[in-house]
Amino acid sequence: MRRWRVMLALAVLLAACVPQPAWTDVKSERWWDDAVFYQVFVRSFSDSNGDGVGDFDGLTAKLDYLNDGNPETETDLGVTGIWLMPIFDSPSYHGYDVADYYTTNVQYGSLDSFKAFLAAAHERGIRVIIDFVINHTSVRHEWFRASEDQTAPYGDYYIWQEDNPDYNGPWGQEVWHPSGDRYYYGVFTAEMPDLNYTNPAVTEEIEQVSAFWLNEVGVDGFRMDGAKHMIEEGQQQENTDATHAWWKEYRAALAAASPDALVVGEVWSPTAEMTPYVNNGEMDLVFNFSLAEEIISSVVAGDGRRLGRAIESQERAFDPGNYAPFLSNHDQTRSMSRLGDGWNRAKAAATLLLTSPGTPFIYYGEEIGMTGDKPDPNLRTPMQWNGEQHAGFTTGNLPWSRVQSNYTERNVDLQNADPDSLLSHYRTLIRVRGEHHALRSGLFVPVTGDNNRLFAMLRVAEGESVLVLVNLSDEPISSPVLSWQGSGMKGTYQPRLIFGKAAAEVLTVADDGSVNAFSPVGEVPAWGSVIIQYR
Ligand code: ACG
Ligand code: CA
Repeated sequence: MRRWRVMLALAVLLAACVPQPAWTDVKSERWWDDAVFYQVFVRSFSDSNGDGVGDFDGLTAKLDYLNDGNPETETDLGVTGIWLMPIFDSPSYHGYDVADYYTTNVQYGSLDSFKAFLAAAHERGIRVIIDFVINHTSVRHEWFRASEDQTAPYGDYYIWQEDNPDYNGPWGQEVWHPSGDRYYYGVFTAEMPDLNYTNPAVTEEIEQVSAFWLNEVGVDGFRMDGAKHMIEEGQQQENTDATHAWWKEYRAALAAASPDALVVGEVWSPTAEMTPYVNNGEMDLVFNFSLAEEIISSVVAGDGRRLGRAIESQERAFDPGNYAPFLSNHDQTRSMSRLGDGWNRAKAAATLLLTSPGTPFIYYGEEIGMTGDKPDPNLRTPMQWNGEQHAGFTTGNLPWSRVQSNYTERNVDLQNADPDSLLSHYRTLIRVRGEHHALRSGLFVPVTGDNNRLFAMLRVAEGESVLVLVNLSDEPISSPVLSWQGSGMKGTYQPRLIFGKAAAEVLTVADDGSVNAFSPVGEVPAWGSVIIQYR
C-alpha cells in the first residue's frame, strides 16, 4: 500500500502548488506510474534516407503519430514513453551484441541525430528509455579482443577457463565456447561472450557508460536486457544471489548519477523469480511475462474469471503495480497472431492492457494489428504506415526485411480514418487512462461475477473508483451480477460511462466496503468493453 500513500501525498502536494507545474518540472521519483510506453525497433520503424533501414531521423519525423505534444488533439496515439531496442554500434541486425557502448549504430544515424530525436520527444512530453545490453558484448568489442589476447587490464573482463567445464546453459544450450586453447562463457551464443561482473573494473566501466547516456546524452532510463543472467555461480546460471546483489549496488549507483532514471528489467522467469528484483529495490519495474501470458490465453479461452484471479495473484506477489504489463514483445509471436488474427479479441486484449495496474508497454504495430510469428525477424518487420510500396516504410526499393503481406488492408492510414479501428480503440483507451488516475495507480479490487466469460475489475483511488468490464465472448452478456469486498468505498456513488456503450446504474457500497449482487449495466455487448467511473 506504500504506493497508494505516495500517490495521495503527491496529489495533495500538487494541489497545493498553484499554478500546476508542467510535466518537465514535476520531480516525481515515480513518473512512470503515469506513463504508457511504446516499444520501437528503429531498423523497422521509418527510413528517412531510402537505404532500406529505419533511422533516428525517420523516427523523429513520425513522433507526431505517437504523441504530438498537444493534449487538445485526438489524432495521435498519446503514448508518453518510448523504449528503443538497441541503438549502439553492433554487427547484427538486432543490435543485442554491442561492439561499442559510446557509439550509435551508423545505419541509424549519428549521436547528434539521436540527440535531436531525444529533444523532439521531450518537447512532446515523451520520455525515452534505451535497451541496455550489458550481460554480454559482441565478440567484436575491443574489450573481448584484448581479453582473448590476455592483454592487461582486459584479461578478466570476460569469463575464461583453461579446460572446458562442459555443462550446458539454462535451456540446454552450449555456453562454453572455444577460443585458441581456452574456453569462454556466453549464455546466448558464441558471438555474445558474457562480461565478468565479479571483476569490479567491468562494473565500473558499465557505470560510466550508464552515466554517459543518462547525463551527457539525456535518456530517461534503461530496459535491462537479460537481467537475470548477470553473474553465474557455477552451474547455477540465472537469478543467483550474486546477480541480485549486483543489481542492488548498480541501482544505487544509477540513482546517484540520475535520481529520476527508470530501470525496467527483462527477467523472463516465473513470477516468484521476477518479484525479488523489484520488491528488493534492485529495479523499478520488470516486464510481467506471467501476466502477458495470462491476458493472451484468457482472451483466447474466453475466460474472464481466470484473468481476474491472475491479476489478483500478480498484485499480491509484487508491490502493487510495480511491473510493466504488455501483450507481446520482439521475442514472441505477435499478440495479433496469437489471438487468431481477430479484431474483437485484439480490442479486448488492448482494453485489458490499458486498464491494467502497472506501466503498460505496447509493441510497435500492435496498435494496428500487425501479425508475425517466429523466426525472430518476422516479429520485427517494417511498420505498416500505408498501402503504398513497402507500406510507406521506405522511399527506397529495398527494405531491410520484407513487409508483411497484409499491409495493403492493414495500415495506419486506413485505421486513422476508421473510428471503429483497433488504432482508434488504442487511442481512446490511452486517453481514458490518462484522464483517470484510478486506472493508472488505483488499488486493484478483485470482483466476482456470475458469468465466467466476463472480466470485471475495480480500481479504487482517492476521488474516483473505476469499474472495468470486458466481455470475452461472442454473445452479449445481460445484467451481469457482481460482488466485491474491502474496497475502502462506502455510501452511494453516481456512475459516469467513460468508455463503451451501456446505461450504468447507481452504486451503493456497504460500510465495510463490500458490494453484493450489484448489476452495473443492462448489457455488455459481445466482445465489448465498458468502463464506468463512480464518484
Ligand atoms: C533478450 C532479448 C533478446 C536478445 C537477448 C540477447 C536477450 O529480449 O531479443 O536476443 O541479448 C531468454 C533470456 C532473455 C532473452 C531471450 C531471447 N531475451 O532469458 O533474456 O532468451 C524461457 C527461459 C528464458 C528465455 C525464454 C525464451 O526461462 O530465460 O529467455 O524461455 O527463450 C514461461 C516460463 C519462462 C520461459 C517461457 C518461455 O514464461 O516462465 O521461464 O522462458 O515460458 O518458454 C537476441 C536477438 C535474438 C537472437 C539472440 C541470440 O534478439 O533474435 O536469437 O540475440
Ligand atoms: Ca552473465
